Amino acid sequence: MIRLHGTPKSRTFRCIWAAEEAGFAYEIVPVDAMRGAKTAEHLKVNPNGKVPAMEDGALVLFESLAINLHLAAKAGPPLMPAGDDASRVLQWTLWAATEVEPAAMQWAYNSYLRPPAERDPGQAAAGKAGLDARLDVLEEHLKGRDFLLGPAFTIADCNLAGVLYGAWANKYDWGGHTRVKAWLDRCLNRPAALRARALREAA
Ligand SMILES: N[C@@H](CCC(=O)N[C@@H](CS)C(=O)NCC(=O)O)C(=O)O
Repeated sequence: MIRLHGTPKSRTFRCIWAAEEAGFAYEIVPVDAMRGAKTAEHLKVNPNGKVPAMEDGALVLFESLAINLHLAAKAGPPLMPAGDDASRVLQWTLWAATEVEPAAMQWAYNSYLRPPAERDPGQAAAGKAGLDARLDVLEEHLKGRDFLLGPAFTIADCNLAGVLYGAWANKYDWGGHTRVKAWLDRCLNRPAALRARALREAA
């Protein structure tokens, strides 16, 4: 059985969603990011002292999006397509992690994650400007496509929408990014996403 270390309120949510999409049985090993991730026991599965981590038999992985790529590779198509589309999945996943997430987190920390007194409106605006620039690219790409690779949902959608979930759930102003918003609604209302969200949003 796949073991996901973390809580649904953390980035572990992304892996719960991927496991649900894959139809795999999984167990959540509760580890609170702030209180439990630096214990000797947790450091054995994630030496960064962060969540999530995953155990699948002898394989131990950290990094939420890498865990998702593993789950999708194990599930096969359509979640992880073959050939050039597998490279496109990697492209969008790395883009999510390196281009989108830093800007989204800069906005998130300064608009809802930190206590109000610690938020910097200038930083929130800079994060939004950075994220909007990436969303311009996504908006253009989604012209004529339901999902990132075309008609079928893949782990690339799960990874990118997982990174954008915080903005989506916290009333980000999507402005003219109407295709992005519609794509997020499509992804995050899938049955598997709803099951993962039920765990997160009830917590
Ligand atoms: N790039 C990592 C980031 C992991 C991460 O920052 N997790 C947060 C919780 S969502 C955490 O464990 N924070 C605790 C800390 O930074 O001390 C991933 O995607 O797995």
